[in-house]
Amino acid sequence: MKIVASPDHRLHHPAGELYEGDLVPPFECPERWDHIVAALEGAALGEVATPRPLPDTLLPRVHDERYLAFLSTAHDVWRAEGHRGDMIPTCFPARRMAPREPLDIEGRLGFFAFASETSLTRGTWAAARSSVDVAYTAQQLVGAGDNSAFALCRPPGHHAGRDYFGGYCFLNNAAVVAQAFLDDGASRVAILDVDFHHGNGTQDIFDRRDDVLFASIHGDPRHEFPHFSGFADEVGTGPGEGFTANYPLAPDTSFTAWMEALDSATRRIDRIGVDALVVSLGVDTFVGDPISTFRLTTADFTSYGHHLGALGLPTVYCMEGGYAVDAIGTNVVNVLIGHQEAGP
Ligand code: OKP
Ligand code: ZN
Repeated sequence: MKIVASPDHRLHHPAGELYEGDLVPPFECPERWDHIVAALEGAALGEVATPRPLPDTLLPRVHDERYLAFLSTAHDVWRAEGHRGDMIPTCFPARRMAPREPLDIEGRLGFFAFASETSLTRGTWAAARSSVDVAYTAQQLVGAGDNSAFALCRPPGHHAGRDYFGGYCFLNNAAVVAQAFLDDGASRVAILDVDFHHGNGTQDIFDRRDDVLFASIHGDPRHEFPHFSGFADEVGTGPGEGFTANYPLAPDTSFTAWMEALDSATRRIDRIGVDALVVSLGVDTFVGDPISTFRLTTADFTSYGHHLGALGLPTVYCMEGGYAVDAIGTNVVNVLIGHQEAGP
């Protein structure tokens, strides 16, 4: 399995995260990447390749031009106005307010955000760009004939919608991979999101489309972030109806129950028939995760890796969440080893 990673992820390291009334050290931190790289080195899965930049035409196929213009310049504007720190959104357009982009930078920040735990920093754009390059390069390797690749994306991407950021995500890495497969000639692609949190951003991007099947297994939004998306009755809109599948699960879900949902999701992928698979790989389903409640053990990650490898599809794994930093490397490597053992 090919692995792609970039040290530029380090450019995104916010000073704090708003969490339960305090500004705490961010759960989504650069050390996560270090632990995964260390575990990959010990596992001998394959060499770590450096990314090449994605073509300019690709990002606008999954994100709004106005959003990209904002993200790429926001912190420059912020600094030009004399501010030095990170940008934290505080004001959002709620029901019945005007959905219009303001002129003021704080207004624009809230307009393009959906949550305030995610700071936009001086290096965020460069880091998010490197993350999407990592994902794109992994897709190119699989497109060129490798069976599977792991994109060690950081920051993650699955909460980033067509025109909004939040949930630690800015650019949707998995969506870019799916779009790149389609642009390279695939007829249909599946994105399977196994992160503990619903991939609301990915769902948003492909909601009306029938060329990407989006399936997500996650904590029931009645109890968990992102709170307003990920219900079972969200099945896609218009031509996309039937191409979104959500599997919300109760707090404290065991591996057995989680695996039943995975089995339903992969049977659906089989039934529809796809040319490639993108896995939004969050390992925050781990029993020891500090912000999540599922109960998967380290060994369970190998088991479900087997299940995914046995699908026999060209596969790109994109790193999403996972916040039990000491276990994150082993949990990720176990999925990839499992995939490799069962795969073609
Ligand atoms: C990003 B990814 C829990 C607060 C959750 C944001 C979580 C973002 C998760 N009480 N805050 O999907 O792992
Ligand atoms: Zn998550």
